[in-house]
Amino acid sequence: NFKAGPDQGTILKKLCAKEEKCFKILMKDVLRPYVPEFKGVIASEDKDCSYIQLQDLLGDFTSPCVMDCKIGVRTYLEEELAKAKEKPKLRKDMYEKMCQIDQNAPSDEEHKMKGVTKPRYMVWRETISSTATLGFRIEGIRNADGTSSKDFKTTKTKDQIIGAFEKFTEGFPHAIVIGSSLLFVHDRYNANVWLIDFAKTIVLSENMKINHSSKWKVGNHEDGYLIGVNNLIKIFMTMLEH
Ligand code: 4IP
Ligand code: ADP
Ligand code: MN
Repeated sequence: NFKAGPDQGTILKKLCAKEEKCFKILMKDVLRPYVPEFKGVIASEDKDCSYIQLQDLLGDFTSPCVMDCKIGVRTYLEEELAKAKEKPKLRKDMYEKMCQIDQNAPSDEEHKMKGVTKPRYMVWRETISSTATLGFRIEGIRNADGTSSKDFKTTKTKDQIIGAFEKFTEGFPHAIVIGSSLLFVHDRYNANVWLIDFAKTIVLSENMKINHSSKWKVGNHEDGYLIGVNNLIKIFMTMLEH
């Protein structure tokens, strides 16, 4: 999905129409300093090969440690839920990913079909991780030596999360950062946090109002973003007290 960009200090990410639209809005928004700079689209005849050019957030770091936390209590769009209700499409790949973690997770029916719907899979992922309870989950961590782990699918409890955060900040106590974000980066000298990944960030219609803190019910579009951010802050505060 990613490759080095043509300009120094940039990366290319596969173009997604929603994300491009979101970046265009963000470049004129108060949030601009907290997201990677959007440098435009690198178009191609073949739409599948077009890219957005973004500031490389790791550019100023030496051997950075990187942590991606997915924020919010919900990880799929309501329109994906509606689509799956209208005509349920069974995903064999998602069924297999489910079995890999827990043979007993799929129902008898799902075992028979060897498939699950996307919302079914996404909700299950939310509940085996901390998304459903804390409004965020660790997606991946890359260590200073270049090794990385995506082995956080069942990281769910506060203690498990603190364990992973402690490992992430090990030896660099000054790098305990607090902020409203998805991508945490630190090296020996610096630390920073950015909001990234807007592939599913969309403008709500004018009559819809959300506060990012209320419980999600189908149709109210709440995302629990601030529930996740507040829980992240609370966990970092707990770590500071110890
Ligand atoms: C993935 O599940 C992630 O949730 C992806 O989200 C999602 O892509 C995939 O859906 C889903 O299979 P695992 O992490 O358990 O592998 P992200 O890209 O944010 O990591 P979407 O397109 O929903 O963002 P599919 O439908 O792309 O497979
Ligand atoms: P996807 O939509 O494929 O999930 P993301 O936007 O979430 O892609 O990015 C995936 C990973 O790529 C992040 O966890 C992060 O490590 C890295 N990444 C994303 N954007 C940048 C950026 N602007 N600079 C450096 N690394 C980035
Ligand atoms: Mn994504």
